[in-house]
Amino acid sequence: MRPVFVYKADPQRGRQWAEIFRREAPEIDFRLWPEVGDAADVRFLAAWEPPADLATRFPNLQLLLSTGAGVDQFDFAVLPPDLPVVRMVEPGIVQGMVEYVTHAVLDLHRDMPAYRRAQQQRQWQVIPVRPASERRIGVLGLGSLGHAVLDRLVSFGFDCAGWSRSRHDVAGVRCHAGADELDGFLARSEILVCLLPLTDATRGFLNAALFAKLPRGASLVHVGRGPHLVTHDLLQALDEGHLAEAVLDVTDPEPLPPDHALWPHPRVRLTPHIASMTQPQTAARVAIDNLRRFERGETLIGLVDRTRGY
Ligand code: NDP
Ligand code: OXD
Repeated sequence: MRPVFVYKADPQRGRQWAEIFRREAPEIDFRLWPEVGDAADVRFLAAWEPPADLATRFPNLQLLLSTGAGVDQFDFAVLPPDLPVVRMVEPGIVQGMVEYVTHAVLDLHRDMPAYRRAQQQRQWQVIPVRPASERRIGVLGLGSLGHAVLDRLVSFGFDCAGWSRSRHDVAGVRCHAGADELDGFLARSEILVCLLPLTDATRGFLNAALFAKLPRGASLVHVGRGPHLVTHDLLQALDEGHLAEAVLDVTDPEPLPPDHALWPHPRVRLTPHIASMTQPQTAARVAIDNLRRFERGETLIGLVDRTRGY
């Protein structure tokens, strides 16, 4: 019997996954939720949100794949403790994030928010151009996305730094590691990009204490998860002029209610969690590769360390 793989996320994208599996992995029996057949046959599940009763519904599940890069939407407490979980590490997500962050950083670097406001006032107002080499960018999180974003920002000549839990080595980037090196990293970050995963250690990380350590006039590009950010603290830092601008792709809650204070704020730009999206053409192939690795007993790409939460 062929191993059964169930896809439980956006059905339209699921149909694209189905087509790729049919063509490129005929050894796998692809099923699109909710048409899963006999649930006892299911060995692999790819989901954005797994069913709450996953452990009893799929008693023979051997591998859970997140259809996104993040896994904070999973409640690890209800997953079988030995079930391996992999997150999505695929070129489509990386490319989308590189585009979004590069766009946001260039927009801030070239003072476009100020020019948009000047245009509304019909003011012909020139701001001196600073060379990219003098603009200090800091990226929180040096994972698959942080690395790719920094590679691109370095290519523009920006003065780049990164911060992560463990020590990394990224060409052209000053890499900082751990709590001891956070303050030095923040003190030099004129544009701070958040690409951290949401875990117990990073919830509420973007708060007043952190903002106070950034240079006056710094800006934030937040593409991690809404609950990283203490929204009240951000609004206060913007209103006091300590922070200049915020570009937010993620909010808490999502969707943001129409009466939320972030919507009308003149220094905030919002997008509805679209910085990057899993691309079926590339993601399905990464999933197939992981299923084959699993069958061969090889290391899985994007295996989540449950103790760290990412
Ligand atoms: P990775 O797991 O590859 O990288 C996470 C990075 O964060 C690692 O460098 C890790 O450090 C660092 N990190 C984690 N916890 C801490 C901590 N407590 N202190 C310091 N550093 C820490 O993730 P990705 O790069 O693939 O993705 C990052 C996040 O981007 C996702 O979790 C998701 O939340 C978000 N995302 C947002 C999207 C959007 O559209 N807005 C789309 C896709 C992802 P170390 O290397 O030392 O382990
Ligand atoms: C993801 C996301 O985690 O889209 O992939 O946010």
